[in-house]
Amino acid sequence: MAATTITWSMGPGTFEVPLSLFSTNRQRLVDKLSPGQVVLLQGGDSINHYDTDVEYVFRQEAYFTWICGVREPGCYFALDANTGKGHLFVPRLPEEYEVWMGKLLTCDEFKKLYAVDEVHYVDELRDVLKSLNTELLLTLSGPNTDSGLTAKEAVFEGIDEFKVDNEILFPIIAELRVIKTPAEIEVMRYVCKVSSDAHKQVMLYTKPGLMEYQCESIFLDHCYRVGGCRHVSYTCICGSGHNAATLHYGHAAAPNSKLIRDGDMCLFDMGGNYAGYAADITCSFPANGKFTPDQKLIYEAVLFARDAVIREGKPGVMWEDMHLLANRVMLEHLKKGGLLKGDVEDMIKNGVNAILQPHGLGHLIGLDVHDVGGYLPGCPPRPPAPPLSRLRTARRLQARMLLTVEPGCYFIPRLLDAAKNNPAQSHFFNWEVVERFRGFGGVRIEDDVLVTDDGIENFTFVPRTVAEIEDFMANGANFK
Ligand SMILES: [Mn+2]
Repeated sequence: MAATTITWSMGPGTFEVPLSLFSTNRQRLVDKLSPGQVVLLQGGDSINHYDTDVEYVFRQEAYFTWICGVREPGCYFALDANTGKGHLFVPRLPEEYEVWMGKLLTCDEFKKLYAVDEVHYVDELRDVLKSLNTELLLTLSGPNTDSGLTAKEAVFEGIDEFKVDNEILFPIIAELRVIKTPAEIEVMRYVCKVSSDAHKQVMLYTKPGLMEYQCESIFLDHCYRVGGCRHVSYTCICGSGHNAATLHYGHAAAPNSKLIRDGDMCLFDMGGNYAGYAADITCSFPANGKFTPDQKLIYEAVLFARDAVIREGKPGVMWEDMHLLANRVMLEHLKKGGLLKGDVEDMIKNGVNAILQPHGLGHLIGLDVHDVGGYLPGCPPRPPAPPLSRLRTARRLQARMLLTVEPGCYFIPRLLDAAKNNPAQSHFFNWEVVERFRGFGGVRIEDDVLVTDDGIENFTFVPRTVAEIEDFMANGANFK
């Protein structure tokens, strides 16, 4: 059987990921290397809960997934620039593990499972790398500009016998991850569709009287049971009412644990994860299925901002300009609605945009939900001041990038109070109207989009307009 026909999936009805997706990634990387170089990546290890023998459900490290798609912990992968061959190294596990873990795969079985050129045991790393005539071992080290953490650099016993460079690889492989291949785009299309459908199930289920986490559970159920997504890409954010103004709601101290009340807006930010590829979608809608005039005003301010970005986005435009475009459209609409007054450009000069939307317009997405490559050397640097400094990238859009578009409008008490006490900002607000929105929470609309050769293709398929949402929540169950 040709390698290109081998696939991995979670079974009937789920997406068949061709393993050639990973060999294509390897070939793209080999094309950037020089003779004598060997790339060495170390995969993730399983992690125990504190001092116990209970492990976290394993998630593979994203660069490791990118290069080989291997799902087991404790592995290494070497890519030889001389031959283009990939060598997987798996742990040599004691035979009695079979009692607890099931049958241990042989190297030959791993080779077939992952369609790689060669498979060895981890304890053979040094000898195999010597046999490849490795002149320079390239390991991965570099900053994750979203977390401030550093990529996991490969280490093994005997590495000091090699000449190692840990600077060459990072910008090359991170840049390759920014521009998706056609095969990667199809996986993203799938996980976005599954996540969109899961959001629609949540929308049909939600009603006043439920707890937020019950809505979260519907999302998890659909992603996993129907879509084969064992993981979600991040902790589900299921804020209702005032909680919708907490940008990372759903954390341990606030585990989506509020009762949803009649009159609440819901802001549900959730994304499935399939084969390591992440979706990140937010839906905002009234819990009872019918927008009040106030809810409609805020919702449409955000919706029209999203529409403008989807309309204007294409290769060549600066992401920063898209952020400001979204801000402008939103502020203009809020001004029409009587919340704001004065000139919109003056509002932006004075930071009113950052009061209502403190976060960036969106981010690269792929094997990480906040994907790598936002601020690589040679790319525009992080803008100096908020809100633009909060952008996770300031890059010029290029075809085959995948990003989120996620404008939002929030009534965050702390920021509103700051604006009220700031003479440069206070006069832009009609406070008697704004006060009505204290406790409103917020609205975010988040789509996952592909930059095409001449525009934007939206991978998110959920009810978005006020009419669509009201119709779907009233009648959608009839069309299941
Ligand atoms: Mn996001």
